[in-house]
Amino acid sequence: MGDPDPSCSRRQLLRAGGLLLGGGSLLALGLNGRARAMGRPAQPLPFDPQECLRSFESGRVVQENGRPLRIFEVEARSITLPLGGQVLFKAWTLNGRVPGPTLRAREGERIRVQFRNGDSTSHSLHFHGVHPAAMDGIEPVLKGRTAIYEFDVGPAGLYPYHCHVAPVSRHVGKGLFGLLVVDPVVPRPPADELVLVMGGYDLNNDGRNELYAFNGIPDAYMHQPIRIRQNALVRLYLLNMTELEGPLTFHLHANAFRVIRPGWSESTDVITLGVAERQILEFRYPFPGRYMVHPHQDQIAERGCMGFFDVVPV
Ligand SMILES: [Cu+2]
Repeated sequence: MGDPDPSCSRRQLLRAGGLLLGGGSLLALGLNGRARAMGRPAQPLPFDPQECLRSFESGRVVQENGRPLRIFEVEARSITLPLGGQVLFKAWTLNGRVPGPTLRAREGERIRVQFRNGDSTSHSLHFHGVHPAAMDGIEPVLKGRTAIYEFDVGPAGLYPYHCHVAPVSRHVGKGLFGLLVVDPVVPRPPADELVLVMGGYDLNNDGRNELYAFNGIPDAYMHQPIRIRQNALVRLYLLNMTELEGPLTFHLHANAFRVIRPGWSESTDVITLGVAERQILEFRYPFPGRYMVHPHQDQIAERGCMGFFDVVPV
C-alpha cells in the first residue's frame, strides 16, 4: 500500500465531501498522510464498538407455509461518524452502525431480510451464499423504498453482505457491509463469541484508504481493550471488508488460533484474507495480560486497525 498523496491539501480534503472536520484541525491525519495518534473521537459515537463485538441479531421467527421463517429488518441511513480526534466521516450505515448488524440463523432455515432504504441515495443488500437471482441484491433500491430478500441459508459458516450499487467500492467503503453467521444444526461448543470486521476509510476520495478499523471505529479496542477471560474458549468470527487493498492478514500476539473448517484444522498466528474473505478462529489465552491484535501489514495497523485483548485472570 502506498502513502496517500503527500500534496493532498486541507482544501482537497474538505472538498472531498466524504470528510467533515469539526474544530478545524486535521491533527495527525497529517498532510503527509500519516493518520496515527488521532486519539479518541472528540464527539460521542453513534454506536458502541464494544457492543458490535458480541451482539448478534436473531430476528423474529414466524410460521409460514408450515415452516419457520426468520425475519430481519435492516435499514440504510447516513450518519456522521467520528473516527478519531476531530475527524468526522459521512458514513452510510445499516441500522446506524459500521459494520451493520451481525445477523444470525441456523443452517437450513429460511430467512427474510426486509431492507428499507432510509438514505437519500440508492442502495441494496447483496448476500453471499447460494440463492435465486431475484434475491441477489444487485438491483438498486430507491430512497424510501423497501426490498425483500428471502432465501434458505447454509451450509453453516460466515456470509458477508453488502450494498451492491455502483460504484460498489464506494458504497462498501462508506460502511454498507456486515456479516451473516449461519450456525450448524448441531451447535458448536459454548464459547465467548466475538465479531471483528476489518474495514477501511478513503477520507479524501483519492482511491486509497487513509484510516482502517476493526468494527468501524479506528483504534476503538486500543482505547478500550476487548476483555476476555484467561483460558476461556474464544470463537472469533472474522471478516475482511477492506476495499481498495490487496489481501490483509490478521495476527494474534503471543498465541495461536485454530482455523475452524469442516474436516480441516490448522493452528497458526497469522491468516490472510482477501476482500470479503472470512474465517472462524478459536483460541484461549493461558496467561492474563494485554495482547495486541492487528493485521501484519503494520502500516494498516498504524492507521487504526489495531486492538488489544485484555485477558483477565480467573
Ligand atoms: Cu449503497
